[in-house]
Amino acid sequence: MTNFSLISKMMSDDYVGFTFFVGCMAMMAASAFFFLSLNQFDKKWRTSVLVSGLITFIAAVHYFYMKEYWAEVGESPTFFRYVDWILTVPLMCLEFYLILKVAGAKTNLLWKMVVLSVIMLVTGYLGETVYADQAALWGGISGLAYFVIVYEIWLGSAAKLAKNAGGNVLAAHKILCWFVLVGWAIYPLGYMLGTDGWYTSILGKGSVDIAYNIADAINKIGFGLVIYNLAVQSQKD
Ligand SMILES: *C/C=C(C)/C=C/C=C(C)/C=C/C1=C(C)CCCC1(C)C
Repeated sequence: MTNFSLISKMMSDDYVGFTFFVGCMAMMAASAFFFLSLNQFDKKWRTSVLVSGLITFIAAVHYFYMKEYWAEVGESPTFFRYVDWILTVPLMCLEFYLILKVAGAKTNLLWKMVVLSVIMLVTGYLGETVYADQAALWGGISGLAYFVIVYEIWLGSAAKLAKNAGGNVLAAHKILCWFVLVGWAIYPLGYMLGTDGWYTSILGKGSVDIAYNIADAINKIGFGLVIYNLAVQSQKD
């Protein structure tokens, strides 16, 4: 049962709880926006915009649970967080594949990206939970997988496909590359903030959640809007 007095108390003096609440609303609004726009697109672009909506919708449901968990338990909802990511990050990899299909992207690009993202997230989860005393080691492995993803889209085969596609697809691919390089880099920073004995004393408990919540809003909604804009522009010409 939802305890409303607890939630209203939370809202007034708890910045972490506040970002969970606003994050939940923002993800819901973005999902409604993407889903309701679907009719305006032809088949070629509809799947990409649908996936944008699924990403923010899955996040909205997880944020609903995470804000409750934070309010009731008062701890980082690490498990829900990683379940959210393990569903949504592969879908973001799928978006790269979907927009590059016009240039002949093969499913092996999709699988490569999905496997790398799963490695990144599973090792990150182990470092945050089961093997928290070896956070640096697991974070390092996770970081390597992250770098390979960055390499693949900036300089690897995905970059070449984007160049071949040119035009709107190339422009959108470039922006998505910046999301992954800069927006996604907030997560390892959050991980370090949350690792005991590193910076927890400076910023206190919950700082990791504020970092993750801000990053999620930028990366899931912003990323989706880039895809939406690509679909709108491509249908114009
Ligand atoms: C919507 C959610 C997204 C885009 C989540 C992305 C998460 C990451 C890029 C996480 C990366 C991590 C590292 C590179 C090292 C430390 C552990 C992680 C999992 C926080």
